[in-house]
Amino acid sequence: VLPIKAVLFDAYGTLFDVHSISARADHFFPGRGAELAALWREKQIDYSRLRTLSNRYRRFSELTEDALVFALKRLGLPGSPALILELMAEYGHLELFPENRAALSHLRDIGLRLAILSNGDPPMLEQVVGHARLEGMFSHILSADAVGRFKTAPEVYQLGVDAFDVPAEYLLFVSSNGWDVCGAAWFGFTTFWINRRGEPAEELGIRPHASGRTMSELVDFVQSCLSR
Ligand code: LAC
Repeated sequence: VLPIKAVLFDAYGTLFDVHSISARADHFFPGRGAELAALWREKQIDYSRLRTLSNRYRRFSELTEDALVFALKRLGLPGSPALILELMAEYGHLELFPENRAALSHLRDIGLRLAILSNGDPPMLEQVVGHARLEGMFSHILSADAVGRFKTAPEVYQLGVDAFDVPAEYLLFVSSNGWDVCGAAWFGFTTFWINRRGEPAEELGIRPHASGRTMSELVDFVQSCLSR
C-alpha cells in the first residue's frame, strides 16, 4: 500500500446513515418501512446502472424519486405527491454515523485532504453536507452529475484523480457498498470497505485492499499506511 494523499468518500450509507429513511417510511406504513426502504434503494441503484448502460442519464434525485414511485407500486402502498415529497426530503436530513465526525476530523488533522465522490447530484450533496454541518471538511464535493454517468463507470472515479492530480493508487476510496469498492478497485484506487453489517465480499474477482466495521477502523488503516 502506497502513501495516501487524499481520501474519497461515498456519501449514502458510508458517511450518512440512511436508516432514518426506513424509520420515516415506517411512520407512514407501520411494519412496512424496512421493506419499502430496501426496495427503494435497490431500484435506485438499478436505475442508475440501467441509465448509465443505455446512455440515458437523469439526475440521481430524479431517478431516486422514480425508484420510490416504483417501490410503492410494487408493494401496493398508496403514494400521494405529499408523501413522496416527504420521503424524498429525508435524503437532505440524513445524520452522520456516530463515529464519522471524529474520524473525518482526525484524518484531516493528520494532513489528508478529504472529498466526497458520489452518485448524488450537487444540490442533494450540498443539502446533506450543510445539514450535517460539514462545510469546510471537504476540499471537493464530486458528483457523478459532472460526467452524466453513475458508478461504477470509470469516468466517475476519474473525477477524483482530476481533482487531486495524483495517480489513482495514492487516493484512498472509502465506501460501505461492496460493489462500489470493487468498481473503485478496478479503476485503480486504493480501497477501504466499511462493512457495517458483516456482509460477504462481492464475487467479482477483486477485493478491497482493506475493510473494517466502522470508520474508526479506517483511521487505524490510514495510520498504518502512513507509518510504513
Ligand atoms: C453514492 C451512493 C452509491 O453516494 O451511495 O454514490
